[in-house]
Amino acid sequence: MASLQFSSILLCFSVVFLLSPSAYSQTCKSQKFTGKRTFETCADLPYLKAYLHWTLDSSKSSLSIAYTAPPAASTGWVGWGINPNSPTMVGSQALIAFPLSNGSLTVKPYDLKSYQSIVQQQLSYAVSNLSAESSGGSITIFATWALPAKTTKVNQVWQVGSTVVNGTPQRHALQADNLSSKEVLNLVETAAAPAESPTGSSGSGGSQAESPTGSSGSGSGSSPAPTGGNSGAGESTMRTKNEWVCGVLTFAAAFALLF
Ligand SMILES: *[C@@H]1O[C@H](CO)[C@@H](O)[C@H](O)[C@H]1NC(C)=O
Ligand SMILES: *[C@@H]1O[C@H](CO)[C@@H](O)[C@H](O)[C@H]1NC(C)=O
Ligand SMILES: CC(=O)N[C@H]1CO[C@H](CO)[C@@H](O)[C@@H]1O
Repeated sequence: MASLQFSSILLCFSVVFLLSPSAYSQTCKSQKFTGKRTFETCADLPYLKAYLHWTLDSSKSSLSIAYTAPPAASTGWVGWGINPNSPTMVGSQALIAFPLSNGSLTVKPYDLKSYQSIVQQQLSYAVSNLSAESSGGSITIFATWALPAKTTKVNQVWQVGSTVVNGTPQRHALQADNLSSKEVLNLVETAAAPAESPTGSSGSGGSQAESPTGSSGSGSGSSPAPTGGNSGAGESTMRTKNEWVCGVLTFAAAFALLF
């Protein structure tokens, strides 16, 4: 009987391993930043080879982020923002980083007023510790956002563009992935015990399955590594289901052991 239990557990883990390898191999987990900057959570964003790392200090509703993506051209731009109202581009409060004509990287705040015009101005959120770095073909934006008290989710938008004219980032391409890069980001996903949540309470935004295997680190944290293009939310849903199946099998084995 004990061996039955053992083999069902073994089967379980084999099934989980076979079905959801990608859930355990998030690229962001292996990314490192200069200055020993670390963040509590990260997500491989589902479009544009972009990554978000963040730490929410709930007591201050202060959100520190690092957003990394390869610009669409070497003199292009990358941007990340929060929309206070809905998960759409227009109305977002965004930070956009790009190289100046002398080669120095800059990062500036923009109000994305419409699809035609963006306005450089102070954001409706206070942003501090703003900086940008470029490495290995990607640009990383660092910033600390002061969010309204008790914020647990934000509408995030992210983008890459190819062109900057006279210090102003120009409109990005309108391919499917460029238009899909927006979602609700759950900042405080609880590490729910999967066997107890069979209905798949996967977070909508940053899925952050624990990844014991740091895949090859790039050092700079900016290698546009292949991500398989799966949406993170899908992965975490699948993982939850697998673990639920595991829970049931293990329970059945324990039951068999008792009688
Ligand atoms: C490039 O220009 C910006 C703004 O004019 C300036 O702050 C920066 O120091 C310059 N960088 C270099 C390398 O000259
Ligand atoms: C700015 O960053 C430093 C170091 O990363 C951190 O200690 C400090 O708290 C940050 N400041 C704000 C206002 O978040
Ligand atoms: C995946 C995708 O369609 N990305 C495009 C987004 O827009 C930039 C230009 O702004 C294109 O270079 C990318 O190919």
